[in-house]
Amino acid sequence: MTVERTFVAIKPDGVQRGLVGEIISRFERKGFKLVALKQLIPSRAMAEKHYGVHRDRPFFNGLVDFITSGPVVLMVWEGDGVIAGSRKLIGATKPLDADPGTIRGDLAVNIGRNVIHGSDGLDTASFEIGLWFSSAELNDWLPSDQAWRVES
Ligand code: DAT
Ligand code: MG
Repeated sequence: MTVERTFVAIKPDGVQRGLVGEIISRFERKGFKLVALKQLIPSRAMAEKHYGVHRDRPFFNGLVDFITSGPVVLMVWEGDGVIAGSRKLIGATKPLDADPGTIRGDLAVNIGRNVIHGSDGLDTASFEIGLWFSSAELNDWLPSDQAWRVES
C-alpha cells in the first residue's frame, strides 16, 4: 500500500442537515488522517471546474446550482489506499444502490442530494486538491497513535 491523499467534500445538503460531525467521525474512526479542512460557499467558476468532466451531461447545470447553493466542507484525507478507501466509505453514486453502512447508503436517498464527494482516482485527487487548496493549507503531521494503526 502507498500513502495517498484524497479530496472529500461535504455537499450543501450534508452541511444543512447537520451531518458534518457524523461524516468526519467515520473517516477518523476508519484511521485516515485529516490534513486540511475548511468551509466555503463555492463560486460558480470553481464548481464548473470541479465538475468539468460532467460539463456535457444533462444534470450539469442543476449540479452546479446545487453545489453553489450554500456552504460546503472541504477536506483532504491521507492514508494507505485512502482514495479507493474513501469511495468505499462513501458508497455508490445513487444512494438507493449504496450499501447500508456506507455514508450514502445510511444517510441519503436522492442522487442529486447524495451528501458527499470523494475523488475517484490518483489524477482526480491531485487535480481536486490543487483546485481547492493551496500547498500551505495542507498540514504534515504525525498522529500520536500512529503506531497503533500503521504497522512500520
Ligand atoms: P460520484 O459523486 O459518485 O463520483 P459522478 O462523478 O458520476 O459520481 O457524478 C458527480 C455527481 O453528479 C454525483 O455525485 C451526483 C451528480 N449526478 C451524477 N449522475 C447524475 C444523474 N444521472 N442525475 C443527477 N445527478 C447526477
Ligand atoms: Mg465523481
